[in-house]
Amino acid sequence: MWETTHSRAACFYDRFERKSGDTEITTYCPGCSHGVLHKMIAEAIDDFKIADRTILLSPVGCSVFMYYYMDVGNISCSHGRAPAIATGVKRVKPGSIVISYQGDGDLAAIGGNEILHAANRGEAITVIFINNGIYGMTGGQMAPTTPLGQKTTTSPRGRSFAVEGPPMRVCELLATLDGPAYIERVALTDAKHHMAARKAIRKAIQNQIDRRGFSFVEVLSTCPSGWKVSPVDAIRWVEENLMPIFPLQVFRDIDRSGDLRPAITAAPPSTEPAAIEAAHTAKSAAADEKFEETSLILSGFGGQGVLFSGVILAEGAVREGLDVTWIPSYGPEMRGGTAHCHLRLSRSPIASPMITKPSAVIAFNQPSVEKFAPAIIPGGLLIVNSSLAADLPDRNDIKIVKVPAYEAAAAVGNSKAANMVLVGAYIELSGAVSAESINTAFIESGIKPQMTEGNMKAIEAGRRIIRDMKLIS
Ligand SMILES: Cc1ncc(C[n+]2csc(CCOP(=O)(O)OP(=O)(O)O)c2C)c(N)n1
Repeated sequence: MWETTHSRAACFYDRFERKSGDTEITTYCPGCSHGVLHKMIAEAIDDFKIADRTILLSPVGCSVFMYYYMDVGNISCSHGRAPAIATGVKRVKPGSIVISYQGDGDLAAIGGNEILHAANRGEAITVIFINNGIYGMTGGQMAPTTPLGQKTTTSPRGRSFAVEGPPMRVCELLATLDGPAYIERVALTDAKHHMAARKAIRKAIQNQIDRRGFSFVEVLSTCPSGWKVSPVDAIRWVEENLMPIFPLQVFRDIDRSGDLRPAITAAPPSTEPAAIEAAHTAKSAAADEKFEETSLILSGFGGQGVLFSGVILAEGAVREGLDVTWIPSYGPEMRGGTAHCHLRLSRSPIASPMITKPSAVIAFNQPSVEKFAPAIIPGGLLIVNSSLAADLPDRNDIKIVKVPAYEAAAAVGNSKAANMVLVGAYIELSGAVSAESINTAFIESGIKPQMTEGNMKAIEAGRRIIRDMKLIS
């Protein structure tokens, strides 16, 4: 007596809720390989019991909506950038299992640079590369992996060596790099090859669980709609057109665990208002041990030294051993236009340099108060240059500190250093960076000694203003 059981992997949703109203079917065409691959990945996630720590990166391409199907952590990435996002996620959450799932247009064309560098760095992630030799989603344009002679909408006479160049073999390219631990190419054709593909996908995920290093599986896949053939003929198409130019083999299988960065075990910084408050009110005689992280926006007019203030804080923080990111943003005008920068200082690795909800803002002028004060998280800090900004936001869930930066700078004989007064106020309030580290940063950057001295005087003036307010214990 035979009993055939078809079961759905537990990490697939029961219903695929989406705008179109369809809840039973996927977005894929009949005969497309994406569904088969999703199943293989989903079953591996179930069997390894890693659904609660898996983060799946959907690419741009036909599988862009993978998050409709898989009940795991999902991130939708911009075209080709999944390896960079995977890098950030894995480094910040080393216990997570990060799977980047990418088509050939996504991985080999627009994202070619991303995958090369992630592989070369040996990021401890898993990459599944769906090579169907064409841009499926956008209607069949030529991809880097399109075979010679293949007609596509962008190679209507057939791909030629002379015009478009020959197809790119990604596994072979990556195998020239020392970084990867595991590279294999498989194909979704007959049952035997399906079994080999299933094994390779499981191995690439198991490798990440075992921290063996960067694992990459290329899967020769079908795209009946893009190739304009039937689903059955599509399998033959893979055998006749893709397999001869993309040999199936293991290109690398080594254990890179000894070469990987040690897993970072530090707990992520707390976003609880009380913890942020504690960090902000911490003293800063030297860099305060209690300081964990800040996401700070400095904003004002061009010419006020906003960006330089961010740079010197960043340079000081580097000397404290903190992780630091700094991104400037200039308005279209130069002097007099708006300028701001995003500055993250943290004792833990930083996932993204962008800041949408700052924990602190230094507003050098009134427009900056208006622009950034509403975004400050509850419990956060707003330092206002009260020499230029009189209207304060109506918020009692943040700490607002007025610093008359111009008057204070003039009082120490350096009216140009109002920005440094604000820097001084910030370091006194936050405990993020010590004045000594900023002094070292000035000296090491080669700034003239008199200037360093003037700047440090202004920084001291800013610190004194805060101390005199008796805001901190
Ligand atoms: C920055 C950017 N450029 C172009 C596009 C248009 N686009 C959407 S899908 C796609 C190609 C995807 O092809 P592939 O990676 O091979 O995946 P497939 O659809 O075949 O699964 C392109 C070019 C886009 N969405 N974003």
